[in-house]
Amino acid sequence: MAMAIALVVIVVASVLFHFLSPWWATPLASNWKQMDDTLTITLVITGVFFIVINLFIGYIAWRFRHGAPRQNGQNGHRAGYHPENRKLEIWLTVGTAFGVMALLAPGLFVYADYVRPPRDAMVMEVIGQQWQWAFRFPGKSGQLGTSDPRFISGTNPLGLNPDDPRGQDNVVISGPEVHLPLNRPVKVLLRSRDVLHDFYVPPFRARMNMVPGMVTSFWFTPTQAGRFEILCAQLCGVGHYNMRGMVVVEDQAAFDAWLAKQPTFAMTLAKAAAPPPPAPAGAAGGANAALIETGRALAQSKGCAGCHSIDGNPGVGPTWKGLFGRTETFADGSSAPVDDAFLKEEITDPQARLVKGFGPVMPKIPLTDDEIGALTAYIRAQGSGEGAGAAPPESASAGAPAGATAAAETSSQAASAASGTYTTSNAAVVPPSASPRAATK
Ligand code: HEC
Ligand SMILES: [Cu+2]
Repeated sequence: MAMAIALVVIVVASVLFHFLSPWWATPLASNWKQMDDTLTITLVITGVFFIVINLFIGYIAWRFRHGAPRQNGQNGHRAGYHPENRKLEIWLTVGTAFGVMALLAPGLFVYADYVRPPRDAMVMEVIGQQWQWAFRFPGKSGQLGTSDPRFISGTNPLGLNPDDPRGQDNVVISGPEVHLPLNRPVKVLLRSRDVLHDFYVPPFRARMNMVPGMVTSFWFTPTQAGRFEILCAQLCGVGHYNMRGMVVVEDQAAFDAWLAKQPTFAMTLAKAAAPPPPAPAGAAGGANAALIETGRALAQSKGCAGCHSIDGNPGVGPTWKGLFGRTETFADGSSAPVDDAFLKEEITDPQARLVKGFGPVMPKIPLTDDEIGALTAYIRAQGSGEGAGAAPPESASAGAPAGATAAAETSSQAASAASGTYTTSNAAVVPPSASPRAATK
């Protein structure tokens, strides 16, 4: 009896929860209403079966309970034994087969559409790496150049083929914010530089795994202007929760203007090859500024920025703001002043000493001495006022909350990506205290 009541309560509570729940999907912002329809079909079919089966079991448990009165006035039931029932078996088999077909078939049709882009779709490449996003658009020629992991370097983080003429005018966006024009189909090509990631923008109802060694693809048409958050939907390592970005959907004119301001691949190569600019009078010197800029690019391309912010908010690792010149305390209670030698040691052998309050998760990333020098110069520029005159623009925005300075583009990208203070389309702000450090302190 209690069992029967419990089952009825579970069914009623589930149905009520479904209709009264405040947790609904974000408003649809793309052409993929079919995704929602497919989900609704699944929910209705499984929901009906859930209700019917549980109420049936409840009824049977009550109707044939041991203590139920019998015709002859006595109490106590003994179940009948019916090992075969052809008619019932045929009904159940046919019914289940149709149910399963109804669950699977709509998805097959939608998926077939999902991976077959319209001919006039524009192309956007998305590259994932632990724990950041980068993007590439074809330039005027309308073609993407080839790419290969062996071309990846500090100045060519996406591994584009420098000898491919089709790649020279490709537009490279190495920060987490990308723009798209409204109402234009986009074919999305997805690559990963390291592990499995998944490009996911919930309001677009669109996502796809990014698999190292292959290019995956789907398409969608943004149908609402606005800012939409990109999430990584595969647990891709300790910085996974920080792997976020932004799609800004705007009209074609605004998009064209934005795209025209982004550097082409040829421009980034030329900039890297150019001799350092002449030293500004009085300041720390042009060579130093160029070194800091190289360090900034390396922090992005080697993935340091995924764990280390420059805005003062701890991420997976300690922030680099104000690090240089400070005295650092280790987990074992000892301490040491942060100077060049300290930084070099931390970077080359992260497991040797553990900074207090953090986990032993920093990977050993192979770096040349020159690269370590550049990274050290960059970290030095974030700290203690010393060398601040030569620091690139991010020192200007470093003190402000990352979310508020999204306009500072590349410089604050590292900071906001690492500190996790993005304002999302549904206004959820992740405070810095949500970082794992708070828990371990
Ligand atoms: C997976 C996240 C992660 C990545 C990627 C990462 N670090 Fe770290 N880093 C940490 C953590 C966690 C600590 C603190 C624990 C420790 O000492 O190992 C740390 C500590 C440091 C420290 C010492 C900081 C201090 O406060 O004393 C330096 C310097 C540093 N990392 C530089 C780098 C550089 C340079 C890179 C890129 C080449 C990098 N890290 C990449 C997580 C990371
Ligand atoms: Cu990821």
